[in-house]
Amino acid sequence: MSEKIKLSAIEKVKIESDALRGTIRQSLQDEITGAIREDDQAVIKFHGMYQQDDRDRREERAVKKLDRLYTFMIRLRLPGGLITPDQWIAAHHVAGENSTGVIKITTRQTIQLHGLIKAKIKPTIKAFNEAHLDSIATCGDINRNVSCSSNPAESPLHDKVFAYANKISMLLMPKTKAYYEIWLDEEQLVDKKAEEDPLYKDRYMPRKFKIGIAIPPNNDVDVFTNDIGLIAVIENNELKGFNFAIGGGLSTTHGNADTYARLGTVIGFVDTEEKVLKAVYEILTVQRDFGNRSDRKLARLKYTLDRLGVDQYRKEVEKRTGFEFEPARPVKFITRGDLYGWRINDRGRWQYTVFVENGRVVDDEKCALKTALLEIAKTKRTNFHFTSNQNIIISDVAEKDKVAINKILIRFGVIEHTDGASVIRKNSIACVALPTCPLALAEGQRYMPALLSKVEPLLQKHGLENEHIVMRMTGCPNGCARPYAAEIGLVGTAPGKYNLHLGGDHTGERLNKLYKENLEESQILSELDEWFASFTKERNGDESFGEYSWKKQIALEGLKFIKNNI
Ligand code: SRM
Ligand code: SF4
Repeated sequence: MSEKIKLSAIEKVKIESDALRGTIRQSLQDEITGAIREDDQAVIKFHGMYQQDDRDRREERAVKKLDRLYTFMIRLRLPGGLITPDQWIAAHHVAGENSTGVIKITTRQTIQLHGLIKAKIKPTIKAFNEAHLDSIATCGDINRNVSCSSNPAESPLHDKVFAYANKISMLLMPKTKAYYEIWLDEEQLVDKKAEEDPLYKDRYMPRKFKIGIAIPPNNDVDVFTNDIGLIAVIENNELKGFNFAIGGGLSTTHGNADTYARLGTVIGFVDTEEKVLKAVYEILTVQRDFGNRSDRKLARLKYTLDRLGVDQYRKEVEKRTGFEFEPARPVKFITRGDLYGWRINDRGRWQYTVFVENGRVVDDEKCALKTALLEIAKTKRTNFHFTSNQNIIISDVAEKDKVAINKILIRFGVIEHTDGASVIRKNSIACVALPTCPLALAEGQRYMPALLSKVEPLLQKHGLENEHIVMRMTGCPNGCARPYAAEIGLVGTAPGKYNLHLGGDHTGERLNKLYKENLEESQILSELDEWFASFTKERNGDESFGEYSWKKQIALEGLKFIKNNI
């Protein structure tokens, strides 16, 4: 990449950050404001935090001439989304003491706490550290939390594949000791050589970097939406290696035609662990060296890949690894939903998948989910896995403990809540959006439950209530709930308005199409009503709603083309 190109402002911040220390210490000591210095707001992301403010209260505070109500969001690093009972107990208490109290399961299998005031960040990180939890590199221009198919009952090889999430996360951790010095008061490094970083150097990646691992036939992680998607190849009950898909990424910017959502392209197969890790590493170094560092909107790997060409990118990786990718092996995805309720795995261990609406772990009048999970954690007889669909799996339950765990689930209304949720609700996800997300143009998780309550009767009217339709909503086009890979995607454009996307497939292997723009609720509902009606009448056998709406849109586009050209 030519260095004459003007670098984006963040590039300068990274270079001058003294290995991600910035002036965070001074910012923390400044008692005049609840915020931190502007450059530190970029640096702190690499430590897993975002500065935010309560957008619901902006106006009221502005009238009173008060500063915004600044708080911080912290996101944990949990490769593959696994957390032990002790760690859950720690997270429960930290959330209660230092944040809003809500534990938010994210679409990349980890948890976030919101609403931490500046003075609470350090105690929070210290408490997490005592529970062997950290938030290193969960945000910023760096490899993020590595996701992995979450369902231990999915395959006898789950543990083996799952281990890669941790290995990759460790391989791609930054070398700087800034996190330990700033948040955990460890001694300052004297010999800076010890933190020289051959991977990230002083500029880190051009943009965020995401890796997901899928175990077919379940594509619960939406593997093709990652910068690198690893697809486990299992033959005769043996893990043979992984197919590599690169260049996935969903964000678009309204009105910027140069930006687009893209699914990863499969570039080949790699067998041994050593080679898999090497290939992952060098895919990063190619993006590090060739990625766009002047325009952050065009900086993800997907744009580098399309600029260089897939063959050129792969060859550059092969040059650096010293081996070639083999042709991709056949794999088949069938689903990407979570398997709710009790299931048993090949080792005779039980698991219960809980439906957590939009990933918000809270107690309400019907279901005391947060209390139930704490009680279950206190038994120390389970583990917990977060899923990419924002749910939680209570896993590794021995036969003898199942009754006791089940009793807790019943007592706090969790089973009723999970069984009672409609099929569409259990196949839906929404992003955080308002009031904390600074980029939100419309509501996400606060609105989705109410909208679903209006979509459910429509499905019933057309006899479609048992249809597995994946519906997702985001408050802006960044795509945090992966709406472009949904059968019905709603993407916020302005308060109360959404673009309607239709036609994604069931397995996350095809993006949907933008059908109509800027719809209000009544328009969304009447569009869906019409689509459900025609789907019931015209569907081919048991074809899915995504398949039907995809084909129908293509037919409609064909008709429009003919009309415009005669
Ligand atoms: Fe995201 C930015 C929340 C998954 C694409 N995302 C944000 C921020 C941090 C807003 C910001 O930059 O200030 C949001 C914080 C909201 C809040 O108050 O908590 C935010 N993203 C989330 C989460 C919590 C959504 C959720 O409800 O679960 C997910 C956290 C995942 C995690 O644990 O790491 C989350 N974000 C995603 C995904 C889905 C995925 O990775 O599977 C995407 C689309 C896939 C992709 O990356 O292409 C996604 N988030 C973005 C983008 C667009 C990136 C780009 O390529 O341009 C932004 C904006 C940015 O980075 O500038 C963004
Ligand atoms: Fe915020 Fe947009 Fe992501 Fe929703 S999709 S959390 S509104 S950045």
